[in-house]
Amino acid sequence: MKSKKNINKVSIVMGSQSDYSTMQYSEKTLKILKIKHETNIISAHRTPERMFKFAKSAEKNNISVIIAGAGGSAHLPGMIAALTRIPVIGVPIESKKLKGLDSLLSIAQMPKGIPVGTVAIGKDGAINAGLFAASIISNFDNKVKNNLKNWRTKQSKSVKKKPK
Ligand code: RP5
Repeated sequence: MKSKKNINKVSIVMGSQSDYSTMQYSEKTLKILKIKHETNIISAHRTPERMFKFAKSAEKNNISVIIAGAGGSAHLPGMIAALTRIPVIGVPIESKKLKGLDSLLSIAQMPKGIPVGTVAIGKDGAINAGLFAASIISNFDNKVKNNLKNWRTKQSKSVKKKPK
């Protein structure tokens, strides 16, 4: 039997309360796939010490994947990735002025050495971040692997052959 300590956990973080309307979809996806998770607001520029403490203790806290949502000059995913070897998936939040293009480029264009997995802007990206985290965890967790396989089968079955 797995001890509680060894249960794979995903940590969802975001730069602001205003990101939650998007990042709730990562939460919802992980919930469907029955993956243990936690959600916190951590801002790279407004709460840098909170960010540092979080990233430095992530491994000890048995976090398997970090999903980080940020908008604008979105440095949170890259900064966290620089502080831990745990995989970080960045979700570009749709910003008001540039519709998230700024967030997307900030997260995707990491220089070599510190990678951040980047998904699409907004809700689709937040959902895919949850699915991507599940894919990573399914490499070493059979329960999550089955849940993900079942989810995909259900998705395939939901696609009608003919348009109405
Ligand atoms: C970023 O600034 C956050 O990730 C958010 O997307 C953006 C705007 O934040 P608020 O001004 O809404 O708090 O740090």
